Amino acid sequence: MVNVIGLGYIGLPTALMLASHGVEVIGTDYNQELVATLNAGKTTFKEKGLDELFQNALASGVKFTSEYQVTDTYIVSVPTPYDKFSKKVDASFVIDAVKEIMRVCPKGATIVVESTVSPGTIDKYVRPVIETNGFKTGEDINLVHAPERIIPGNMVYELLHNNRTIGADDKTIGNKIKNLYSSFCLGDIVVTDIRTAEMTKVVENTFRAVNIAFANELAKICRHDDMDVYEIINICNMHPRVNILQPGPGVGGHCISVDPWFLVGDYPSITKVINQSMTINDSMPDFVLNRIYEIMQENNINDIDRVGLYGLTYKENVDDMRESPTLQLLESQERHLAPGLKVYDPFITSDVVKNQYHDLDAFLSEIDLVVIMVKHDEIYENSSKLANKIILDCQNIIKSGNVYHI
Ligand code: SAJ
Repeated sequence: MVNVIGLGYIGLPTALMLASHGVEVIGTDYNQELVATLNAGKTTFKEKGLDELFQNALASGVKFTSEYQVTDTYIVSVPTPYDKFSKKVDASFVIDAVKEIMRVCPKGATIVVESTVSPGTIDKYVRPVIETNGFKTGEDINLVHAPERIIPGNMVYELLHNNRTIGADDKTIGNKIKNLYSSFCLGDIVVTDIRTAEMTKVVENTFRAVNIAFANELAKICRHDDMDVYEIINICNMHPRVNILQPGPGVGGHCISVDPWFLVGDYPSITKVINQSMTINDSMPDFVLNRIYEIMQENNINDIDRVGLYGLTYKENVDDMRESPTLQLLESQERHLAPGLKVYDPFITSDVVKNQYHDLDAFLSEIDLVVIMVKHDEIYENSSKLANKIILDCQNIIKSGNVYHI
């Protein structure tokens, strides 16, 4: 039986996927409300294909509880935020989960850490927890790192199809866990050592962060001298060896905006490109805010409450708001003691910020300038409703009308 610890964005789909493919699974989460929701037959977030997967897993006998189970295999998928001051990974949730496992697990058990951690974290923080409990890693307890790679919005497909990395002290254990993931994973699974697995995961997200920062810096250069960054990127990308990403209002989510900081925290004097890239990405919400004030001035809009932000999530067609650029922009605005911006997102049905609307028409009727922060399908489908608005399109999706860009 596999006990999946942490039933969030990664743990839940992983537990459901394993269960749907014939593995006996019990999911554990300390959040009793979350466990109650799952036990009431409801999923806890929206994701394409998740409800169907949930039904399959229920039919296959998956169970949810707040108790850690006595078993031979644990998969830990709890959050790993970063410390805002030191930039280092905050492994405390992983450490706590492993401590709880140590209370119940038998000798010979394998603990698979799925949570993203910086290179060396397992050696530095997880191994000692096991050893101070009187167990020896490699003999009494096997440690494995199997970082996930799935993208919100396409999680179910990617869980099935993406290649994976498994890091283990011992190849035999690595291959045993590879077999477990092979129950559902159709991609290639590479078995390596733990530190390499830790590093590859962080490097993948850092690669993307650096490339997004490059696009964002190009947007700033082009704004400075009134050039069309999108046309320039399109033309450059016709070069066979160039593939520039898209600028945007900032980088959100729990991965690309977080993991690269782990490397900056651990190697501060040698992470120049990464540090600068993260700083550029983090500057984008403020850059958008400045654009808003410029456009207001140009169009004689005197009240910030005639401006509305479309989109609260960190990216399109998901209900995930973690590290969202819109929330960062609103915080910045609050810090300047100038709240008032209106906000709307079709995926966020509860009230999370001031001046939030739950109906697109009502939102649009109250504003002159609409700022497209997120390219949800809804706004493509309703773009005709923007005909008489001034638009700051941070996603470059609106092709006609009175449109400004970042
Ligand atoms: N973004 C841009 N410009 C771009 C692409 C993205 O500004 O050209 C922004 C998005 O708007 C968003 C943020 O970056 O705010 C990140 O979005 P994303 O969709 O690229 O990535 P995530 O964070 O949802 O998922 C990433 C993925 N990692 C990589 O692409 C290397 C996913 O495969 C990982 O599993 C996930 O992080 C993770 O858990 O680490």
